[in-house]
Amino acid sequence: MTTGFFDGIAPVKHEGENSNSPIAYRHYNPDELVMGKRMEEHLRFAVAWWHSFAWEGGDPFGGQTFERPWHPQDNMAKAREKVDAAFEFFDILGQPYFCWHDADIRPEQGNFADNLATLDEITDYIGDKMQGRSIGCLWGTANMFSHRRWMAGASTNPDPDVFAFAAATVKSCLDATHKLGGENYVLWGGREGYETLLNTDMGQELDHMGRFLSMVVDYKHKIGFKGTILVEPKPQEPSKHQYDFDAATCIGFLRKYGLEGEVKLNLEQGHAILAGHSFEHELAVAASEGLLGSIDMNRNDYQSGWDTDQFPNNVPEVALAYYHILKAGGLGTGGTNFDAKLRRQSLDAEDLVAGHVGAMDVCARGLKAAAAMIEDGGLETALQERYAGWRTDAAQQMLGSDLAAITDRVLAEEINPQPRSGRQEILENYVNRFV
Ligand code: XLS
Ligand code: NI
Ligand code: NI
Repeated sequence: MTTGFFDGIAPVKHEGENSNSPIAYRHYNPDELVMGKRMEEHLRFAVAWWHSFAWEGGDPFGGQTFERPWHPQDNMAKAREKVDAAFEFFDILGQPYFCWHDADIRPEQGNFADNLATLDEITDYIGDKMQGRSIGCLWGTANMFSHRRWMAGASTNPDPDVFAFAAATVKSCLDATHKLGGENYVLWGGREGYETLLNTDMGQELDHMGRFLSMVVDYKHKIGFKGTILVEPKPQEPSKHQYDFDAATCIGFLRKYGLEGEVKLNLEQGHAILAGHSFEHELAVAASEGLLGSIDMNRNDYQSGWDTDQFPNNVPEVALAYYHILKAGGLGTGGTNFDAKLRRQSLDAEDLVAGHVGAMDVCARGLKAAAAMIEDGGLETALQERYAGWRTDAAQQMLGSDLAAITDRVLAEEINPQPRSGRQEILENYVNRFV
């Protein structure tokens, strides 16, 4: 017995670049070796439960557009049917992972005890479904932003009872993630920020957030969870200002609370754009600190000022992202999560399949282009040449000296730097040969 929702849609196969079937992998070929490693193991794709199964097609101006067999989502029977549909979808797509929030997989009960009981029940059911399938949980997380109790924050709430409810909620979600063999646990601070400084003690809220994250890390070790704890930067929306603004802000925060050895970053393309950065900027910032953990590969519309969460479809952008990821040594325990939703007019099961298949192909093409650039070595050679002066003894000794000694050397050697081309157009043309 199936839910019927995906009836008539066969498992998606790799058919190669010349395939003209509407739904097929043209570039994503899990077993193909890229730099000596299977493509599936590089990309580690995950489907996001919230956008693909829980979101009903609403926007700020109108409600539900999707009608699914698992609606209404207010009872456990429908929650199970949603799990059934999700696994039917995973069988079609063949991706290796999924991600969830507690609120996506069980209906909100209005109190902690019942939230806990229903989360245990549904994650047992998910665990049963995982048996005999080669699919894993990339990460779990707690939705501490939708229900009204979180409106003034979770760990940063002025009310200590909300902090307590948040602590219990994260414990339950970390336990459930551990039970499902999850490889990471994510904290995105949806309401961890402020609407106005007129009513906000920012310093106290940041201290509470730091203390909360330390408790999460302690609990992870206590239960023997081997996965990585990740925080996800985003500058604004839903809060006017969010404390995890961007990668650099998060790194400063982790350092301040002594957590930089314990927590890494889950970077999202769309959030990078909202913060006024490129995605590769955020990846490079995290990589330079060894804190690149995982990615949410959903783009934003460049004309809209909000988080439109669209499936990626820009190969050159994706290629540069994977270039930085490969350069940093890959995603480790992380993966490529599609925190992406359909457009609200895309009503059909086929749309959901097509959104993911297209995105996986775009990422596969990007990965192959990135690997080709790494293997060719052109960008790396250009970088080495640009910084070659720093590989001399004189330059290295200078870093250990002081302003006065350097001044003496500038005078004695009559140092008078000659500007050199940054060669940007040449490098851009180089990249375009690969994408
Ligand atoms: C929202 C975030 C969210 C996190 C998980 O903008 O991207 O979906 O990834 O809570
Ligand atoms: Ni995200
Ligand atoms: Ni987002």
